[in-house]
Amino acid sequence: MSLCIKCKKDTEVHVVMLGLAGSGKTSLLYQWKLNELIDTIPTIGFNVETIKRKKQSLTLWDVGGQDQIIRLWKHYLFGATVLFYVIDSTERDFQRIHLTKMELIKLMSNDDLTKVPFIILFNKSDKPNSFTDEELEDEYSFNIGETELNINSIHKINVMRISALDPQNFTKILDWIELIQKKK
Ligand SMILES: Nc1nc2c(ncn2[C@@H]2O[C@H](COP(=O)(O)OP(=O)(O)O)[C@@H](O)[C@H]2O)c(=O)[nH]1
Ligand SMILES: [Mg+2]
Repeated sequence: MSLCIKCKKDTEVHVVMLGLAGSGKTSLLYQWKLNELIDTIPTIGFNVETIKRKKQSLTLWDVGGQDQIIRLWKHYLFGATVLFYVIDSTERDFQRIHLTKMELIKLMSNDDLTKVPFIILFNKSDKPNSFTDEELEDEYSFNIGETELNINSIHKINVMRISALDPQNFTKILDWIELIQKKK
C-alpha cells in the first residue's frame, strides 16, 4: 500500500488524432507540444508526443492521412481513450468533404472505439475562407459547440472550431476531457 495519501497518479489519456492529410494534425500536435507553429512535411506513418498538464498526461498519436494510408488507421485505434478528428474548415472540394465524412462515420461504428469520446476539430478557423458555423452545419451536420450529440447512443462528442495558430484552444480541449473523465 502506498504511504503517500496526497500523491494521486496522473490520469493517462491516449489520444488518436485522425483526419485527412493537410487538415493540420501535425501542426496542432507541435503547437500544443512546443508552443510554436512548425513547418510540416506530409506525415508518412505517425508522430507521437506526450504532453502533461496538471494531473493529466496525454499521449497523442498523430497518424498520417494520405488517401492511400487511411486504410491503416484501424491499426492505431486499439487502446484509444479519446479520438480527435481534424477537419480542414476551409476545404470546399465536394469529394474531400464527402471522404472526410465517410471516414468519420466508419470510425464511429468501429468496434475498437465503442464508448470512446470523439472531439471533432474544425481547424484553420483563423483563415478568412474558413466555413462559417452555418456552412459547417450544412455540410457536416454538426453544430459548433455541440457536446451532447449522441450518435448510435455510444459516443460523447464535442465539436469545436480551432486553429493551429492559437494555443489557447488546447486548454478547452483538455478541460472537456477532464470533465468527461470525472463523469465516468
Ligand atoms: N492558417 C492555418 N494553417 C494551418 C493550420 N493548421 C495547419 N495549417 C497548415 O496546413 C498545412 C498542412 O498542415 P499539417 O499539419 O501538415 O497537416 P496534416 O497532414 O493533417 O498533418 C500546413 O501548411 C500548415 O501550416 C491552421 O490552423 N491555420
Ligand atoms: Mg501530418
